Amino acid sequence: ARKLTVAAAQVGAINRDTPKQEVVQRLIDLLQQASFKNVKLVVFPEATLTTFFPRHLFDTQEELDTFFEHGADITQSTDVKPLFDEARKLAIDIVLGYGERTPEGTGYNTSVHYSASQDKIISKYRKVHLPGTVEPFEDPNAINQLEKRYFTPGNLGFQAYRAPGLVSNAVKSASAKNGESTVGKGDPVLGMMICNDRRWPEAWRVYALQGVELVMFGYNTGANMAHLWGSQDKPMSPEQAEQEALFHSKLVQQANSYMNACFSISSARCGLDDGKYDLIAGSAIVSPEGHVLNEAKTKGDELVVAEIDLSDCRQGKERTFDFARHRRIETYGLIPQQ
Ligand code: CDT
Repeated sequence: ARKLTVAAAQVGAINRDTPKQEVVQRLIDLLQQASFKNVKLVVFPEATLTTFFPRHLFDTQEELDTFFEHGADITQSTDVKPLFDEARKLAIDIVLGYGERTPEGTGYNTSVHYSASQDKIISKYRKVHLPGTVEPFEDPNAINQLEKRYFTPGNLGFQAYRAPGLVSNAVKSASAKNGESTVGKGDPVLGMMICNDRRWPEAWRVYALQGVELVMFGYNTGANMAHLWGSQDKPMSPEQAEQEALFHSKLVQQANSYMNACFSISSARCGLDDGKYDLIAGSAIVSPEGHVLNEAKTKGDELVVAEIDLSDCRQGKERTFDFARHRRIETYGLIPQQ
């Protein structure tokens, strides 16, 4: 067994003018709850530190930039440093989504894995599938989704990585002596994605081809965004639209976890920002068989905890979806072509 207690730290409403320090204090509260439950890895949402700013059109670059983190190392960012300090103190790894402004001025929708045992960022992911539009909608009542305006598509690919110190009985060296396979024995093989990425099977499969055991992602998903999904021809009540958005969110997480034989943790930024912009909740931890192990019960700040055994990935990876035996790559040529 390779057991590990993990959590999604769901984060409720954040208004446009909520100070980052206030948000960071809420995240620290969630981390302290996690510590009481012996959690070793906490996943925070996409763009955790502020309201979901791509719904707004900003008058000045200066105002837009207040929603980004600047500088090469987020662990040293004045507002956010207390969160990393707390994670180190509690010995909990964290995955955190935020708006990244590089020293060259490029904007990315980014997620990092901070390892408490290494006291540093051990992996960074930049969102590949950016939804929405470059220009705002003409309808003044429509809620904008301006990610294509504010962010550049991620340039780091889907790079799986191992996180040390999370599983006590992990085989120390990932390289096998005497030819014995270390698949499923070393430190956990992890992958990050962000929100819309979860709807794209290619993202999951590229991770699965690297042996991923746990995929982690945060999201900001509008509860009533029919105008963006293109389903405005089939009118729905706000309640139906929210149920549909939740259904699709769970559908892709459960199906892709099963088809790629990996656990997954999803973490929602949710609730009613500015009393007006509604985001779905539904943070969940899903098994490699596609079962929901635990899920959020509220639309506010909430810790969703589960103990997982990474060796449960082996049935899928070594039998049903043993890629080496069952994939037929000679028939998939169209995928990289278009
Ligand atoms: N943040 C993000 O990627 N959201 C997208 C769409 C927003 S609502 C239509 C998502 O896939 O949830």
